[in-house]
Amino acid sequence: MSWTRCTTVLTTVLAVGTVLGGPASAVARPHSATPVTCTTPTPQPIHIRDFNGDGKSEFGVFRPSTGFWYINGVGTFHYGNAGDIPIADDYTGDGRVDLAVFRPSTGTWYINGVGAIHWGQAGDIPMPGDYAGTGKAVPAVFRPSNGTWYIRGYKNIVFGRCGDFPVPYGTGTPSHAVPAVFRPANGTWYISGVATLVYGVSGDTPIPHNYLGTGQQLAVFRPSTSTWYIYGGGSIQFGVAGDIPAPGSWGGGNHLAVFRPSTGMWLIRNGLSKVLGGNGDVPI
Ligand SMILES: [Ca+2]
Repeated sequence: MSWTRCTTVLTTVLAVGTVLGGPASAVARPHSATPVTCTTPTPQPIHIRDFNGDGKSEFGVFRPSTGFWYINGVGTFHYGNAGDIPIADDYTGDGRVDLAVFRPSTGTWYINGVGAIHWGQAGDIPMPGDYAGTGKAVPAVFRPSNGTWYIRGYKNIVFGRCGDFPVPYGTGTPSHAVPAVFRPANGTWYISGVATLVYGVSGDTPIPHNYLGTGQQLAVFRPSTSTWYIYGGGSIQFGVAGDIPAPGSWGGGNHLAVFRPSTGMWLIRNGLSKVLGGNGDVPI
């Protein structure tokens, strides 16, 4: 888990509407000129990880230094530039995840098979998801400076604040995303229109996923002990210090896996492992 400094001043906030090109309501109107200063965590990417549509996840990494994707059994692709953020999701609704990146410097989304879409700006955290319930993911960003979710083709939703982990939370089947945040300060999940629940502590990484096969469960990964806490599913120690949790549908009911950057090793809890990627790579 890494942390980025979020410092926003009035002028930046006022530029929101212009940059987004959205409806007038997208223009943030701060209450005062007081600078907003906070520390916003970089969230663990929440990916479906199924690139070939077989219902199972693939091991895969994105290399931010080069813009290359390495996906086990699918291929190697150059899609994106250095500094881009991988945001693979199913944007076309065909059940397969599409390569995609968000370019913070310009607020542009590049979606394979769809094209380039300007949505968001530097400092925003991309949070694609199927918020409108159309069966397709749409570009969306969470803006820590004003706690607003800008969801393309849908609406803007003020939910959360700077310092929160934004976490698109899936409800129903197929997954219909709603804005949600995990607040490290009080270990509380706030799920728009669904619930507010204390689960986890400061320092945990939120990793909601369908662990139990009954829909998405709240879950956190505690790096200090490499322990997974799954709401309704207990706690499981799996991984070692430095591992990145990579929940997925790995077959045979296995949902826990970790990516070990130091060795490029992927390990599934059932004992399967594979080397794919290395230091600096982002598991996707
Ligand atoms: Ca697959």
